Amino acid sequence: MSESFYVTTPIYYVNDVPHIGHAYTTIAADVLARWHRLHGRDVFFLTGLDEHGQKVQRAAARAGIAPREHCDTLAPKFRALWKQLAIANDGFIRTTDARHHAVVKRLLQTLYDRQLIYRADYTGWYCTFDERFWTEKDVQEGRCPDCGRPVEQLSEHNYFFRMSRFQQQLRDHIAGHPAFIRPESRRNEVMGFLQKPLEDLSISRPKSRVSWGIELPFDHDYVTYVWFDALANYLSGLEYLPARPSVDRFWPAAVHLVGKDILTTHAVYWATILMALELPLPRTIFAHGWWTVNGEKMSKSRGNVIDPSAMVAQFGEDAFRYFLLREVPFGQDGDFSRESFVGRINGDLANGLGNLLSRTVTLIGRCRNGVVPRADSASVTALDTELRDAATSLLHTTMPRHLQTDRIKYHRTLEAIWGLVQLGNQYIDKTAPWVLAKDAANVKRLDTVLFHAAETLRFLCFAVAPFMPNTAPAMARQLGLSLDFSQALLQHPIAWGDGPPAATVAKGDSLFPRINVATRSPHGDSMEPSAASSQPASPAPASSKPGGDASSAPASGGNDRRITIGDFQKVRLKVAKIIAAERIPKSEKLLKLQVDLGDEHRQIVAGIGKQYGPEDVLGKTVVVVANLTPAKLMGVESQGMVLAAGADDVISLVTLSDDAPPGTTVK
Ligand code: ME8
Repeated sequence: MSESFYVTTPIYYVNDVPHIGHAYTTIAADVLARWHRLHGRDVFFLTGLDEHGQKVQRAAARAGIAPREHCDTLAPKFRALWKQLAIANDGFIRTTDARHHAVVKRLLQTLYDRQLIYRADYTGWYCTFDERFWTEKDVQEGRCPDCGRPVEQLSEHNYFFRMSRFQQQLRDHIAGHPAFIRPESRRNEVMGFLQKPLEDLSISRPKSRVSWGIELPFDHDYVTYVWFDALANYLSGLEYLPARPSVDRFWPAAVHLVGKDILTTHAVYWATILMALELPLPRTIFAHGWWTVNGEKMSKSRGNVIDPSAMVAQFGEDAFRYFLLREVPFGQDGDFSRESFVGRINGDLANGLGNLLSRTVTLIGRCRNGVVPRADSASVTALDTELRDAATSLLHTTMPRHLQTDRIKYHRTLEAIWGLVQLGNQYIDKTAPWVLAKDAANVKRLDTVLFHAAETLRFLCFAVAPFMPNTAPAMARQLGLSLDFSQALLQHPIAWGDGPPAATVAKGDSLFPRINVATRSPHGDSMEPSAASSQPASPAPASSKPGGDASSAPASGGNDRRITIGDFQKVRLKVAKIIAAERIPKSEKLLKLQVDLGDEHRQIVAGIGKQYGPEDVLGKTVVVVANLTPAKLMGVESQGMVLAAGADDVISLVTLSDDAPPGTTVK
């Protein structure tokens, strides 16, 4: 039977709509679940909602509705977000489910019967917000050491779990299992916490104070402490959700993913509860960092809460998933800004991956009628084997290492995948298939090059599949591959060249629409998908302004200085057709273009080479500034300038349909 893999997220409080922090952990868990499914493991991925306790009770009261109704209103919003983010969870638990109640009660009764729960008087400092007691020494000037809110002294009877009894056992476990708490800094924190004597844990709340909870099986005047209830979800979710999972099959969990703020509840409370129940501990508890927004703590009062749903609606789920996991090492805090998000979309996604796919599919379409050729072994060079080795080790060595649950380095994984994307783009630049295509003597070499480019993309499909569940099949479709990434496709290592013979490519929509950062709407929302976005993706990176006289290139978007119509009429804009294009040696950015202006041909040097290859611009109808003083760029004369969108980096050439013949005035 295949190996099992159980991954969980925290269950989220339903006191408000989901935010970026919730999306972050859930996406992270989804990537692991998809990665392990691809490898043929029997995966159970559980997420859900924490619906009891004072926070939810208060949120419902604020909304003027019963707690149950409040939960029922918010739960679909979480489910809808997971759908929007392409989360493929196997279970979705709500702690208000009757069957979860039954499991919690059973666990409490077991501990009570083993005399690991006892009743006692307790006087302590209570923080209503955090729903927990603090001791005299914890409280700082009458305030909660955790949230800073005032605490009140309460005396009441409560039920306590003998957590203190397990302190040494827990210390030994952490010491003997380096993978148990990750990353290392968090492990040290917990060890530090365990230097102080561990107190027993109050696991009840009198109904007179909190009524919204699971009643204690041995005292009807109390409900269970919300954390006992919530932590138990990791077991109850296995017991009753779908028919398939069971505790025997999936416990202990491979990994609990949690935010850093709830590490203690997992690594200490949950771990000792499990010890008391004589159950094995999860193999890893991985604590991730927190997101700030433009350098500030995210909060409702600041009005800077990031709504994942709006991000997805604007930029797409795969881009959002990519950004969150690429931008910040998992385990560290990170900052969210739309600028860095858009930078990644335009750079890594549109100019990197999107470009590699688009160029490859275009070239195979043009040079081989769309059929991916086989390589000719006699014409394989070191460039080709470098690509093959990089792709193979990425998929079969680097990714498995970075995604091990005791490491979880999503950002390094994505960095490595994008290393291959870059190598692929460089490979196309260096091998220049459009030049090879000009000479029939190169037919075998061209086959080899096109094969290697397509094969790199096939490997990339598998690599990106866990991170970008919609992009991988879209890539596969364009490459003529029929792949279902929910299947165990990597159960056995895939080999270079073992794809289907004679796959036929099919050019599709651009994978990632470039986002135009230049236009500002009156609402200050400065990022719209660019006009070029609905076009099939056009090949890659660019960073300089269009060629010609660089010093006279238009200023960026913020320039408000008015000009007269007379000023504008000084610029002679004309329709031109690009009839030849080549790279300028030793320049990444510059392309030398020959353009047809109707009654004359001109040579124009354009700074679009990072964005476009010669093969992409050939035959395009563009707009040029026809009366620009000639200038030399890298020693090559430029007799005009091609218009392109983009304030700093070129985003898209301004192109026209063939209806406008070369030489037509543009005004
Ligand atoms: O704590 N950045 O639920 P919760 C990253 N119900 N993560 C963030 C974040 C941010 N700015 N803000 C919050 C609970 N989180 C309990 C869990 S599990 C048995 C019970 C993370 O909805 C936070 O770290 O308040 C936590 O992991 C998660 O959101 C849920 O928070």
